[in-house]
Amino acid sequence: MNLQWLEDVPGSLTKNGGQAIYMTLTFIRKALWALAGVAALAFVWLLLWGDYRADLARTDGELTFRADFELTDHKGMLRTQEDFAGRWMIVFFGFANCPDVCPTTLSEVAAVMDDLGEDAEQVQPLFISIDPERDTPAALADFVPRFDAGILGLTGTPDQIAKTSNTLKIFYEKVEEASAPDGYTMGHSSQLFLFGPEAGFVTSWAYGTPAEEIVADLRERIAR
Ligand SMILES: [Cu+2]
Repeated sequence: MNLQWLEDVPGSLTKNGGQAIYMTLTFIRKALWALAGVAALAFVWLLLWGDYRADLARTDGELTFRADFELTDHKGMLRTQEDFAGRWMIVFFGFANCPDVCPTTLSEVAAVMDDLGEDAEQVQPLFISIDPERDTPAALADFVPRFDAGILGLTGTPDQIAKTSNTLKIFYEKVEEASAPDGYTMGHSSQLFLFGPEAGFVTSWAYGTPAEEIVADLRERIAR
């Protein structure tokens, strides 16, 4: 604020009342502009802060979306998230022909289930195919049980898979690759998702998070 100007006001009043009123109006106008400026800055700050909070939410589990799917499991049964109500769901997206990321992660999920001991009853691991062209229930039956009998493979029509990936906010794409089986491979999100007993998203673990870390995290959440 311009203190120099405030000191000027009484002086100008004695000299010329009209000028003082003019200057007061000028001051009010400037003050209003300043207020508008502050309000605009505050607004921008709030927007940025909102974005920042949303980013944080992505890592601390405040992001709100629910697992919502209708898919066929590797035994041929139709499944929705309702079938697993009351249990935690560890969900991984991938495809049976995956050369490394999927087998590595599924081995890790199997290790997590083993280490959980009794708590494993409260957790359902799911492997959802993002390669519906090749991953029929029969193809998944050949792949998923290799890791652990507890992991359930899920697949569906291309449309069902696209819908699931939309609600669960994962990414996948078909990539032409001459040396791969059938001439293509799939790019896909590689994190492990955790959904709570009411199917709400809880957290995700990046590819390569050690099994012990996941087990400790899960135990803490299950015990709450
Ligand atoms: Cu994969």
